[in-house]
Amino acid sequence: MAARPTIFVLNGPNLNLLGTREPEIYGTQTLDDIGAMLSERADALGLLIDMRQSNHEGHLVDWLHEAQASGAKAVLLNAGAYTHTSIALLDAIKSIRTPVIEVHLSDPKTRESFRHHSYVGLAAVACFAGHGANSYVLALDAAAALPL
Ligand code: CA2
Repeated sequence: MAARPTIFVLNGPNLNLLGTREPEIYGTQTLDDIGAMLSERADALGLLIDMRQSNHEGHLVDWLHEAQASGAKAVLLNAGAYTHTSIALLDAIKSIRTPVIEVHLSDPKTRESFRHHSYVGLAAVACFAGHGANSYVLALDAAAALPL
């Protein structure tokens, strides 16, 4: 049987603390809860999830390269605050052919002005934001619909 296409789900700084603080902004689910939701949805879609989190920008860059090298179908990327600062992540997204979908729990465009600009968004193929944990599920459905 053919291997199931893999979707990398990459999470940036502080998202390991999800569910412990600021539930009014980020909800009450932990990153593990979101991973479980995504695995279940991925099963239904015939996909595999490879979910990771790091507080280090370079890890996210390396994992974007790995997504391409390993033939992943797509990347869901919640780069956390690096979304708004990281030209390195923008360059990494531009350096791979694997499509990257930007994900946010909150809607950064309705928050402080320093969150309005997204370097990730300059190269991502789509963005799902403001739906809490469901942003990830919507992004996974969009990834499933991408060609190949
Ligand atoms: O809404 C999102 O998903 C963000 O990517 C979350 C980032 C923020 O910097 C972006 O502007 C929008 C922050 C993640 C911090 O996560 C925590 C969650 C709970 C408790 C502490 C940190």
